[in-house]
Amino acid sequence: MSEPLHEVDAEVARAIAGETRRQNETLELIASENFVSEAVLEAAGSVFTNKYAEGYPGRRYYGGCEFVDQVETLVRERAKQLFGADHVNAQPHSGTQANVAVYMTVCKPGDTLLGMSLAHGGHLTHGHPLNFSGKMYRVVSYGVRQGDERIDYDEMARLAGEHKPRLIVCGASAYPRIIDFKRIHEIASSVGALSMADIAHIAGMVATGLHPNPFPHMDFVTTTTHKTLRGPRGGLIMCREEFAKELDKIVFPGTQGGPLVHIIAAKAVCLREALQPGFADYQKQILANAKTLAASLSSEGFRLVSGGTDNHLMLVDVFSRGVTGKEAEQALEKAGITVNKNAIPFDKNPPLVASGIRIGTPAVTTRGMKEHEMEIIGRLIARVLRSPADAEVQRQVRQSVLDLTDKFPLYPKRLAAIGQ
Ligand code: DSN
Repeated sequence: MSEPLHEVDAEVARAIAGETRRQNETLELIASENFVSEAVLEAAGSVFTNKYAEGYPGRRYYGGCEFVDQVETLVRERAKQLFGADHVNAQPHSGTQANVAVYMTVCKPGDTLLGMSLAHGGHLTHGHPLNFSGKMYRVVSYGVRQGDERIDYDEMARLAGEHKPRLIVCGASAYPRIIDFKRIHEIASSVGALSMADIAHIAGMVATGLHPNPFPHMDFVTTTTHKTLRGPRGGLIMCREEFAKELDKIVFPGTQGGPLVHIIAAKAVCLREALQPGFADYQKQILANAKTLAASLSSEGFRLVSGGTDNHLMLVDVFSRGVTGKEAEQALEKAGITVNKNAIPFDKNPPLVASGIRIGTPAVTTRGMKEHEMEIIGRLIARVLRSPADAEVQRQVRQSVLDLTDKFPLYPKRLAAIGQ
């Protein structure tokens, strides 16, 4: 029971050590990833993993829930304070689980859902045909305009009028601009639809006022806690009081069993961190870094979808420079820079090839990098993408990445423990 991991399971210990090193020695630019604090890691690795707690605070199906109730109540109270929500459900295991629960709270199978197309920056759960959302509901999709690559609200209104959806879903995984929640609420109201914003990507910006808040406009707001919010991998649902009882029943017992209490404890810690004044400074720096990196890539001759960014991410049209998203992702990975290939609006390449890459600044900002480092990173990315098959360029950029990451060590105590 008390032997350390490396004695019990050397293979897993080695994999964790390898991942610790990888995270430290590479530039993490995947827009949906971040590095949590030691405090969040401690809560996520706590003895709460041992506990069953089906039910809700004060109404559990298991004994021994005194301390579980405390952490779940903390999540509810802190999320209410941070986002101005009436009601919070802390239990969704993920963003997908959160979206499942909202849809099942208000829609019957076959009801119409109006969501943003994945190909234009939406999410799988917003109605993709291969996802439960696309199979269970009648999906109508909206997207961005071809000219300026911004959400086409007039088209959304036209589709809403024509199809009379039960629910309009907004929020995105690859959209670099501000989302007009007020306008979407007006469109939903005009056709008697309910509205949901999935703010997984921008939650940290919403929490600090750098992106408009979906409340009071939206009926439901879902989020993950592990992106700009910088917490553990998990989900949250917030809603108006009138939907609270039904939503809670759909989360448990409707779609989930026992909550992941260790993750709920870690969500409480990340929300506490997000309520501190320093968190707003962190979010401002993410934004400043994204704008600087976008400007640097533009000045290197790369086209950015919609011309730039208002948030933590940008979409780079690498195909306009003769490189596919897939080639760009692979070449950058060899140079120690981690991004993901991503479809751009009206993409002519299939999704697994894609014409773009998505780049985000939350993780490098957590390491302490600022505008100066973003300019260096922009130049390094451009250098690799100008010669994506050149192994010598990749080797030289890899060395520059190591020089840079060396100055911003990640998890120093953990690195020391594995002899780094
Ligand atoms: N897969 C996540 C992302 O990378 O944006 C969204 O769930």
